[in-house]
Amino acid sequence: MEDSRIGLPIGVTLDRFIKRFQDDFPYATGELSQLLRDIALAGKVVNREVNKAGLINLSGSIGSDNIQGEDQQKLDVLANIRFIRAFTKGGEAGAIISEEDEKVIDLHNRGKYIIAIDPLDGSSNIDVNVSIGTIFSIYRRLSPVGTPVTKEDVLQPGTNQVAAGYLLYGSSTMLVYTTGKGVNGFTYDPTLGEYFLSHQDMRIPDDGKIYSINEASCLGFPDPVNEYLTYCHEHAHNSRYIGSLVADFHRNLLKGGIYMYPTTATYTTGKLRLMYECNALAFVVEQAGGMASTGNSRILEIVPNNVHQRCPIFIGSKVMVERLESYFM
Ligand code: AHM
Ligand code: MG
Repeated sequence: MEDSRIGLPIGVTLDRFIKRFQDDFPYATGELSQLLRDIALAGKVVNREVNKAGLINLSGSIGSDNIQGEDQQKLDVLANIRFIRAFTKGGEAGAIISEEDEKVIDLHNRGKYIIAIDPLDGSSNIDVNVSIGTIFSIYRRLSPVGTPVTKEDVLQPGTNQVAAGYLLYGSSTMLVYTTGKGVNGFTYDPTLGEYFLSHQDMRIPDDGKIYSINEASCLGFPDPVNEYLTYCHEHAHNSRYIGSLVADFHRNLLKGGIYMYPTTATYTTGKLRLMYECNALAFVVEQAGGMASTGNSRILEIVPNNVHQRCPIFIGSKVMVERLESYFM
């Protein structure tokens, strides 16, 4: 059986899908495809560790140690190790920006891609068996390969992303990504060790009823955000907030909704990180027909000045984000 839109057999694996669309990338040499495979593979390893976290208490310590001392690490540190190792061994990445590493990791190789990654987001949910995720962005480096990675290579605006996506470790594990030609979602079958295309050409509903925000911080929100929340209260919206960005984002992508993390009294420039949280999801949502805004401007156009910089974010269904923006005007 074939899917009539793009002629793909139902049940296509991630590998076959990547191969099938490799030629769509400008200057494709297979390295970006390999990078996506590296991410998918590291995601399988992290998935395994997330699933057994409760069993062997990976969120704390198991009292014994492997040769690298890794079993003593918290799960987010362990996920960082898994992804960095995959990128380092793969050879396609020239530098890595990670939430877990203060400094940019320069791999001093001929890799032509820059990766920004949050290896395990939603850290407050790790210990309590709630969905968590990995978020990634991929950029092509601007300087020639073989020369040292420059500041300009690393601090690129989100519009320069060549691929981005996330892994969601939920009731099932999913990889959702875009290379700028729509968004596709793959569900991991642990019995076969394969990701299968399950959500083809994902589109976020133009409008929705779900808003996701940590409303307890409302006293510190900008007035336009509180005014928009009043609109939501008056128009029979539903509040849904897991506190795990990937999970909240993914639900809203499927059902229609808006996720908001504005500036607050505690986080005066916003909480979420531009380079490895906001940009990737902004690329995905735009590719799915939605929007991502700071309230005043498009997330993807922010030129970063720091790899760990934060920004306010309003992301989701187009009509909802536009309405939120209207309160800022
Ligand atoms: P983290 O990178 O430390 O895990 O923080 C990011 C998380 C997001 O997953 C989530 O949406 C947000 O922080 C929740 O923050 P809060 O607890 O302030 O509502
Ligand atoms: Mg994070």
